Amino acid sequence: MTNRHKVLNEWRFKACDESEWNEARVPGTVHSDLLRTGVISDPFYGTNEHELQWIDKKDWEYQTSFTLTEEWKRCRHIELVFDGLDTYADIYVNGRHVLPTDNMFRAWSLEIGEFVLPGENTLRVRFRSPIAEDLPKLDKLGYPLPATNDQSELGGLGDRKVSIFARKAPYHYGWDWGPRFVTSGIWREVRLNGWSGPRLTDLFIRQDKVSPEEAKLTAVVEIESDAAWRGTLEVAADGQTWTQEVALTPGRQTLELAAELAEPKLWWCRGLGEPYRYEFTASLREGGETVSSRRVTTGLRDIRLVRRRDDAGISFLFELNGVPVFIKGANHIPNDSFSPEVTAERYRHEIASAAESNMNMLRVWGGGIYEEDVFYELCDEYGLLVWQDFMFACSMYPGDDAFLNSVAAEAEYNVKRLRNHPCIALWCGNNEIDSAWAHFDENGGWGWKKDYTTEQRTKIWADYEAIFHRILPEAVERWGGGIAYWPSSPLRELTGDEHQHATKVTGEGDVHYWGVWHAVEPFSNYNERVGRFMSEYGFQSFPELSSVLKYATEDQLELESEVMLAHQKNGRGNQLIKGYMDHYLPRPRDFKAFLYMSQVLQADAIQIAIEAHRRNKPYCMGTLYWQMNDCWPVASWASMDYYGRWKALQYVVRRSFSEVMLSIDGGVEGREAGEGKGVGPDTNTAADAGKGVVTVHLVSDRREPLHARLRLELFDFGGRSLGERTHEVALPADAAEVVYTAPAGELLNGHDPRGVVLLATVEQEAAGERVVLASRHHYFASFRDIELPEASVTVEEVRGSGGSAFTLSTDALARQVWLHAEEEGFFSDNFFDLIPGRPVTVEFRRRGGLGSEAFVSGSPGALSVSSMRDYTVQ
Ligand code: BMA
Repeated sequence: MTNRHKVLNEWRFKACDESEWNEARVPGTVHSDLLRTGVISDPFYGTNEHELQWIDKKDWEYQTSFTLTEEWKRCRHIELVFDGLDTYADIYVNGRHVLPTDNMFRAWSLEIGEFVLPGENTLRVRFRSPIAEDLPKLDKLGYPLPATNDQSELGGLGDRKVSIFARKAPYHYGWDWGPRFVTSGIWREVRLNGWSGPRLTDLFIRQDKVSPEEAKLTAVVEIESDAAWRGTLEVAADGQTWTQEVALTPGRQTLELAAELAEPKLWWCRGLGEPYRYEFTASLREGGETVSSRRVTTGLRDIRLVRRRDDAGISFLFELNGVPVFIKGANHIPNDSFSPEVTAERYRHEIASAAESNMNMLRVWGGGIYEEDVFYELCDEYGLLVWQDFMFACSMYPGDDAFLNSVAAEAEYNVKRLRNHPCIALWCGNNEIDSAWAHFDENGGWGWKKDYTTEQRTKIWADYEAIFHRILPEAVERWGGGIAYWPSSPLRELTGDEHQHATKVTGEGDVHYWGVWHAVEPFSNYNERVGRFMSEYGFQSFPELSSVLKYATEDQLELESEVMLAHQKNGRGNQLIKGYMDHYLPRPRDFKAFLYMSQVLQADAIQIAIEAHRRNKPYCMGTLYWQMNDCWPVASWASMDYYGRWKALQYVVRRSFSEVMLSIDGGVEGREAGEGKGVGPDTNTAADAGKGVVTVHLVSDRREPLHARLRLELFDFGGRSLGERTHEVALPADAAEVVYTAPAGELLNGHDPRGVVLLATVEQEAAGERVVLASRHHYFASFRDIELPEASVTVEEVRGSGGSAFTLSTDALARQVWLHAEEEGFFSDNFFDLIPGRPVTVEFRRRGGLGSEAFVSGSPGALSVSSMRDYTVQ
């Protein structure tokens, strides 16, 4: 066989207007290469971002040479493939211009046989500045298009926002959590393929019907052949083979071969079962020899978005293999401003963290990138579903033919690339554009429309419709293998009138609820603003001190210092954190305490939201908080910082997403009183406080009913038990119910609400042992009014644990106990309240590093423990 393959990864680079070449890393970016070469200092450090804006104004070139041996001569074709070029590039083979490119989000390939010679050849890729390239397009259009997050001013461009013209990652131009680094580069693999005769270019295992009884599949095989050819197409999986005699004609062709598996093992998401995967191989065979073959790994499953009219509106729920799934997850953004820097280990750390946090879905948000293959492979492996946006966010886009054709090619490429992944649950057109523009609602949306004439508006909306209501749904329909398409997130329903836009919470579609945070509403509004599927809501916090110290020196450790402000991209962010903190938590004593308290505040906020969403099952069938991760070290809505360190929120998520969850509200005196800054009406909590009723909710995602005992114990802060009651509870399968209510006064039984804590547990007996399924601490006063006692927390290693498990106990109530490890990793629990006499044992899982496991049991190194009292002003 004469097929050959060569990855090209030895490159040099330079600015086009300079003469000195330096070593480059491919895949990579200009910024990372400049850093490695020592031309620039760390873009994430201090205020360096501001000094590096010249890079995107320049043209850059990359060069390599490759030697073609005699064997390559036997190939009738030599193909050059770029899996990704960012963005406006010209490709030269032996000095000859062979291809211009203009879209970062697709592969480019071309036949170069006629341009190469045996021996050494050169390949040069010349990147034109994406800014210089696109400014004339803005001039030509004659009016600006909205691009809210494009930080053009930081880039020295005034208000000239050009991000919308480039099919390039929107977040490169800055975001409200991201720096502006409009980089360039060969960001994915480059290779040469030498071939002759027929070859398989794509294999798709289409799942026509999948059930526990049988899987009716079709292997869709794309073949390119340079000659007529006769032979056998063979598809194999699970010890079975299916064959078909084929007669190929020269050119490209698609063949289909039916394959059936009896009683297949299905792919399940986390919480529902094993994410089982099959390997399929397709081969072209001639006289007992394999001429060309291709292998894919996939999982067999039936995934649907069920939007059925009901009394409350229209459902928005995912059904996996016939089972409705309550979605628990987060929004994912790229893990780095320079995405080729993200190693497989970093991806595994993120996905395993999501899995450890009891999630079953991540949303790949539309302002980033269509992720690397490894991201989806890990989601397949860990049983995480993926809500996949197309890469369009918070902007209006042009609609000229060149742009639309580019989008169509990008859609075909990515839908085909990802379609064998069982994790893909939905394709979504864009992030927030339908609701931001709000075409059918004159006063709705983000105020964009008022800047345009009627004629311009008509044109802008027509261009929107061309992409999101025609090109993208057609691509998903044609190549997506039956996966649903949702035009924009959020969206009510494609009605073509004012009912279309999800500008408020209704009984239809998905919801982004930003009342808490952007609109300064009280946390309790999370209980009120619950839709059918909550695809975004969030609250910011700061990374821990050790992460802050990676970008700031000691003298910059102040909230409003130059460096700290450069790492807070949401203009009002600090003010919002401070305002909410003043309202809900004790005053932090210094900067370090502020960092800690910001994490506790964020965790409290999102816990309320998640619990409200889960309590409203099955009306609400999903919750994805904003956001899982960061692309640099920064104050943001992330639950895990850039270095992969879990914030307090990540632990809350792990608890609040657990299969069985206890939630308590009400009976909190003065908690919401004098809210003042809230814009919404009175809340449930406020009303409950008035009536003084404590409500205990139990949520279960189990597929069988639950019988358990609810235990409510009241303690003073010294750990003295002030009363206990138990109550038998029965919950149907997959349900959320109120299992207990009592007037706060009855539970308090005369004790001072500011001096007690209620510990609620749901427990079962197994083999004579008490097994706690869920637990929850509840307080009867605002944390502003509760005076925390001085507490000394003891950490003791569990004997026989090899230094990986620890028991924590305290002599007085300790709130939000934070166990900090020297090593990277996470504890089985952290940021929890500790009552004297109620020790808690936690286990450390160390970050696995280069091993195949994301986390391994191990020692945390030096430990430090602190709790809220240590951080507050006395
Ligand atoms: C949502 C997201 C992002 C943004 C976040 C926080 O709208 O889609 O655009 O980063 O809010 O403001």
